Amino acid sequence: ASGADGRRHRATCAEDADPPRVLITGGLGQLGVGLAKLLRRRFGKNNVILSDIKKPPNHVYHSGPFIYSDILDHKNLREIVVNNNVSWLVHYSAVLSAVGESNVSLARDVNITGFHNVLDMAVEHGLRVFVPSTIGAFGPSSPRDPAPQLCVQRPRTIYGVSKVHAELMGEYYHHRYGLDFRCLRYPGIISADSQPGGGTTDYAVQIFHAAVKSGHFECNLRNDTRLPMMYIDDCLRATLEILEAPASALTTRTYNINAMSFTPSHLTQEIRKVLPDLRVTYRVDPLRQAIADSWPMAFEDSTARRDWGWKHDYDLAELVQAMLTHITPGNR
Ligand code: AKB
Repeated sequence: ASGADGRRHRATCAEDADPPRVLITGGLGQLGVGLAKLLRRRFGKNNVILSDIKKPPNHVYHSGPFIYSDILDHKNLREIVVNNNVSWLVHYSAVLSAVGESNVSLARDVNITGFHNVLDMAVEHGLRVFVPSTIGAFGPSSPRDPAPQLCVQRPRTIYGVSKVHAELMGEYYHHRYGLDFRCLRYPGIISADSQPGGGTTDYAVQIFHAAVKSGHFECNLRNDTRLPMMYIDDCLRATLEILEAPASALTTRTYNINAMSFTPSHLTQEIRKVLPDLRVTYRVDPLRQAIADSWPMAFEDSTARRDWGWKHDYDLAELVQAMLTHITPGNR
């Protein structure tokens, strides 16, 4: 079967039976709107419901179903699942790494209590659940170059701790109750249309906007900080692919996925091939630097490649090309 994004997807229940009814929480973050667009092309506009606690911009409101959902409100979540006949839940609500360190109790509520509510709903109503994990689920005692699929995970951020908790709880519920839990550990995601909020890898998005707007970027990580990264199109396609993968293909429920690794210095050199006058200065944020120094520099994803055919399309050169094409005024 050919997917809406032009690639081939495995035959799934989407073709054999009714399409899934998908709820996306945290829909106004960096990834929700893009994922909704991809899933709506595949499953139909009205079968994918975006949700958040904020009011959506007009173009999002007019692009398909949008509702208020507070993942900390158990009753509200149940009403949404029941009233909309939800069958798949993509749980994007989360407080990211840097913001989490400045508000640990908020991160604990959203990332841990909120996830418990999602788990309860999923078991109660037999939902397929997708939750992103992250390179941030590893810590200084994990192998860093590369971080394998299975190794010691002792993260030093509340964000990382909450993501290890989600991985373990999801897998436990899968074994204990048969929950259809699916999880990808995302690298830093780079997107043109949407901004990340409060992460450690945010510089790799911000640099493109600064390069196009003013030609100067002040980077908050050291120039030699190497981290795994991925272009948003690869990330969203991976998410659709793991959602659709037949359960029989999955040898685990949590997968590393990788595309590339680079430092601010590599990224600057690549952008300068197009914008030679880009000037980058460094003012290191000690909090973000300490987090980045505890995370993997590279990511090992052979299990995803073997089990469900994961393959990235964008390396550094293609990523830079795509980002500058999207961001440059007059190109859109
Ligand atoms: C962050 O920097 O917190 C996120 C992530 C890598 O999970 N982008």
